[in-house]
Amino acid sequence: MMIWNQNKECMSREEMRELQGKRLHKLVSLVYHNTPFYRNKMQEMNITPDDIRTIDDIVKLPFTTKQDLRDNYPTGMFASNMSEIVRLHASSGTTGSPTVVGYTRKDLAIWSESVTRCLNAFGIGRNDIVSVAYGYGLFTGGLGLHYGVENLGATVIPTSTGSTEKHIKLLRDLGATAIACTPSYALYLAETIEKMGLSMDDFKLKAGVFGGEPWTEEMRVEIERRLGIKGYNIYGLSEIMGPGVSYECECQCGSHIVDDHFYPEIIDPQTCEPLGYGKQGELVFTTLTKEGMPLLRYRTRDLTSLIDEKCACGRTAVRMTPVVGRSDDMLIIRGINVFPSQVESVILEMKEFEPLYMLVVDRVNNLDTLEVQVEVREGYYSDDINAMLALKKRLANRMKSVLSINAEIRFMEPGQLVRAQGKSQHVIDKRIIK
Ligand code: DLL
Repeated sequence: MMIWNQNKECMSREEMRELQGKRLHKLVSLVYHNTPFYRNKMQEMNITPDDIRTIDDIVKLPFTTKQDLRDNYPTGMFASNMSEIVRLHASSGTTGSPTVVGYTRKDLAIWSESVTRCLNAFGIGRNDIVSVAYGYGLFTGGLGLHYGVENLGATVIPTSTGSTEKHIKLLRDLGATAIACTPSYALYLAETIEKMGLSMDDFKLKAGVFGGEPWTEEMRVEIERRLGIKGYNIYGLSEIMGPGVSYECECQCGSHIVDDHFYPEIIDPQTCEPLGYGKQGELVFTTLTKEGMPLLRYRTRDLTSLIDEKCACGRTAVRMTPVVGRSDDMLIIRGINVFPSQVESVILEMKEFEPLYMLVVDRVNNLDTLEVQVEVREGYYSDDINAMLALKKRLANRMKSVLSINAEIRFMEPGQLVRAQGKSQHVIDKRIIK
């Protein structure tokens, strides 16, 4: 398969590390001179841009957290004058102020090129028609994918979210060959297509560009089966750029990081000590070439590990394994770490359930409780109480063996669980509210 940017995507590791070192030195000078936040931090730590010469020097630099971005709301972290900033986005953060990010013209060009690398790796080319069903607006998903598709030379349908039935009609009538949306929305699309009585033979879809939220291998299998397409992972976050920070290739063995622009590290989230390849920890990124809002060692809170082995596709970039969750998404229930993705993999491996779930955590008499809400699929639902109890018991046992704690299972009425248009919400933690 053709590689979009052969020079960068297949550069030898030695050359890449040299390039990364040069870019890091330049970046550190930029933020030292233009961002008071970083100058103060570096002065406190007694370092100057001259101390940063190679990429290995990165460990001398300070970390940046989401709280730092909040403290400098709205534009205190910008390293360029507003006259150079041509676009703003903002994250939808559920608590406190949103995080505002700014891009220069060059930043936007790099972002589009990164997304183009992803689409190309998914086998999408000039002759494809791509429906972008991520939200357009302050969220980076819609516009991020949009310009990547245009830069590739394919045709973009700027669908955004909402009006699912109209979207399905357009997908069919325009002969869309690819769709970009959250994996949970892809499943909702499949459900709606089935409800409308349409067959996938009426569509020309072949590829899905899925990201914006963690998803499991089981979910991929389910989406691929129901939509009759191949689903690829695209990862990213607004603070670093938006979608397009990493992407799967045809080998689908981890996601290649666009590491000539975004340098990854893995740290222990408790001690902040760097961890080696293959170890799971918190992903940290440094934006090597960004001008608008460059960040040093930004703590993403995403939990993953890095792979440094050669990939069969010929790309040399370091890969990241699928994000298992966020360090702040991790629930601690009766002292045990629980990730929503674990529950998801259990539900998706059982054919009796819709691929939807909600975890409700509470504290009753000082004891944490976990309720898992699921919908039984039509065709598996029956009036036979004993059969339903047996199904419940089977799910509860499977949950127990994966989570190591007991979960109360609750069967919901068909259609009762929320179908997300964008990122899905999987946890209600009532302990926080109390
Ligand atoms: O979600 C950017 C994006 C849009 C990526 C569309 C891919 C596709 P934020 O809203 O800032 O940006 O949220 C970033 O979403 O730190 C992860 O926790 C999660 N996330 C994004 N993509 C993936 C993925 C966009 N492929 C946060 N797998 C990140 C797992 C993902 N988690």
